[in-house]
Amino acid sequence: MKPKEFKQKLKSLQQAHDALVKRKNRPQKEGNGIFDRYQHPVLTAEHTPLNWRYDFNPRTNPHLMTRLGINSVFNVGAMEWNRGIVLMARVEGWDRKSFFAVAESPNGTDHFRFWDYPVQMPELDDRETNLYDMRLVRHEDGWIYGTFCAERHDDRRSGDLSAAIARCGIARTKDLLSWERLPDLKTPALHQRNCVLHPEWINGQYAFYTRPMNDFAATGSGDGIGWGLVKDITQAEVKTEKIIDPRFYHSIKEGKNGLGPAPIKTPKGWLHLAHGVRNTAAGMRYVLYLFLCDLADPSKQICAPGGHFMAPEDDERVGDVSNVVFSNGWVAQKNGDVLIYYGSSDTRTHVAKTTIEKLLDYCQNTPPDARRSILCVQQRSRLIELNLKLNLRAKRRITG
Ligand code: BGC
Ligand code: BMA
Repeated sequence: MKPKEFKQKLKSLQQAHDALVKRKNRPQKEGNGIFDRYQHPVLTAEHTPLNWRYDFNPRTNPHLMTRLGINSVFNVGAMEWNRGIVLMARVEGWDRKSFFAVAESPNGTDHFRFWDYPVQMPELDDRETNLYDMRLVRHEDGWIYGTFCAERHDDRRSGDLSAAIARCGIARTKDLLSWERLPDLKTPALHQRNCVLHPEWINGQYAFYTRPMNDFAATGSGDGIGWGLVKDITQAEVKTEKIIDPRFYHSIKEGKNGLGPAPIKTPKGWLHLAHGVRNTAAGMRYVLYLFLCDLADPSKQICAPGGHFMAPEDDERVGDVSNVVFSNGWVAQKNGDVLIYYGSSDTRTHVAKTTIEKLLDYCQNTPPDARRSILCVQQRSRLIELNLKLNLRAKRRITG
């Protein structure tokens, strides 16, 4: 490429990147009353800085090629930061390895810009191969914790290159830049993914939400979302896990389920966002659901609205792993708004907005899963009947 052409191409790349980062994002018009999705994804592979992907030197990169491609940006942890929002993104290179990187926005719905470098997460040992899906938690002890999946090959099954072990990695920081890596969470189960630290002390101990499984990823190999106490976070061990949100047959979480972000404390209880998975002829389908736990005893579920809260729609349905919405980050703001960040189909990151009031109404007034078609019809018929009565009353008022 001639120097002039090179310069022009670089300039147009930079302009397009800048326009993408500055693009305004508005809520979509027709919401479902529960939350409002925003028009555009907040983070995609194209949002990553150009200098993470290109070599800008015409001598070493005469064709201005992509040198180290980024494949996807999804499944972000989230929290408030300097009056804005930071997302701890799962960034995946063309080499399929994921790493963490912080992107910051003043308003939480657009203008997300990555910090200069991805996170340098210390490694526990060199068999650790892939890190992903960080939950960010400000704990009462004064640290910011990141819990994430740390995956490695299962060397006991040397003939099977897909055999893997999933563990819960734990690290802490004060500035999101330098991280102290602690030993992985120990539990009776071989595999742990989707582990989340509860933000408050429980009788002077740390509490973890877990997701014990006997198999790395197979549906049906775990009982549900667990809960256990940990004495020392620097040697974190959950000796006994209590299942607080079980799976059940023919539901959105029949195959497996796992907690999303850390719960939000509300006057009515601890509000939870989780994902449920079922297996289909087209592969696994991931949807999001909510539940509420007791304020005094967070291991006690008090509301379990039936069905999914959010399922993939339109463009969200398609990606590297299609038919997936997944969330490990949300932010409750002082004015009662809640920003829900979610990944779609392991490809991109979106935001939806709602309020604590709406989420509590949803949890407390959405009927639970009735579990059988006949009971579901009765549930719906009650709703229809009440609505018809309302209509009747309104008509009587007009004619009467
Ligand atoms: C992938 C994850 C996925 C897991 C289970 C991992 O290798 O990186 O995205 O959740 O497998 O399927
Ligand atoms: C998982 C998660 C996510 C991912 C999903 C679908 O088990 O941990 O990272 O979005 O599978 O591939």
